[in-house]
Parts: sequence; structure tokens; C-alpha cells
Amino acid sequence: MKVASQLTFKMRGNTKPFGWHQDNGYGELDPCNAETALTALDDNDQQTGCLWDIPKPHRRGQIRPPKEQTVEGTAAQNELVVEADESDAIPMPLKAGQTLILHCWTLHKSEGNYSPDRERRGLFLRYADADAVEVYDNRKPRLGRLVEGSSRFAEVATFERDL
Ligand SMILES: O=C(O)CCC(=O)C(=O)O
Repeated sequence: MKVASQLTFKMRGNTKPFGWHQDNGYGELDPCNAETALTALDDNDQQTGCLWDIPKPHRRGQIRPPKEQTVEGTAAQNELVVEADESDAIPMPLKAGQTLILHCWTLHKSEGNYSPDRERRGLFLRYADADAVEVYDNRKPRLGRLVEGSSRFAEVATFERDL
């Protein structure tokens, strides 16, 4: 099921980079099979700040932010930049209409848009398992209703029963 949609515009002159991160760092899900599909709305490349990624994300698994970067047990809404060995990093330029699929553990980043005349717009759609639950602080589940299926978290099952 789709859990989030996000239109991202990195307009010419916006030279702010977005540091290395995993999408599962922003609201950690269990099970964590989530995928993000980024569809380019403009042709993009390194000059316009295309995404970079580091392949083979399963080798690293989830990288948790230090405690001081979280707020009330949840991942902070500000950028959660993680340390990355950039030696395997590759740019992922896209033509308008092409889609890049990122596993929720894939480390990715973008640089600024240094083009004098081109924008870099993209649509991010994030998909997760229907029984996915957000977890925080040592894998405590955030209480909420499942879209489908049953939860292996007793707290969530109790919450749903008491609704
Ligand atoms: O659009 C960008 O520059 C990066 C956004 C991104 O990686 C994300 O939202 O996960």
C-alpha cells in the first residue's frame, strides 16, 4: 500500500545538499520492506542535483540515528544525515518520466542544483506492507490501526481490539 507521497522541487539556484540517509530513518517501519519510487518530472543529472546512491543496502541494514538526533522517541523531522563510505556511490541521473526504485535501507543523497536554467522536480511515492508498524526507542510500536492483516506486536493487537 502507498503510505506517503511527496513532490520535491529543487529549483535552479537551490544549492543546498540533502545528506546521506535511508528512508526508513524517517519513521522506522517493521516489517521494513518499504520501497520508494522516484519519478523524474524533468531530465536531471549531476548539475541539477540528481540523487546518488550506494548499492547493496542489505549489507548495512538499518542505521539508527544517535539518541540526541531524535525527538520524543521518534526520528526528528530535520535531516538525519548518516556517515557513509562514498567510495561505491553512484549518481542516478533520470530522464523525465523515468522511475528509480529505492529500498528503504538504500543510502542516498542529493547535491544542490547548480544549473543556471533547469529545475529538478520529482514525485516520491512510498509503499509499505499493509501490516507495517512504526517503531521507535528500542523497537516500541507506535499504536495505530493496521490497514490489513494482523500485527505481531501485542500492543498493537490490543489497541485494535479495544477500538
Ligand atoms: O530531493 C532530494 O534532493 C532528496 C530527497 C530524498 O532523498 C528523500 O526525500 O528521501
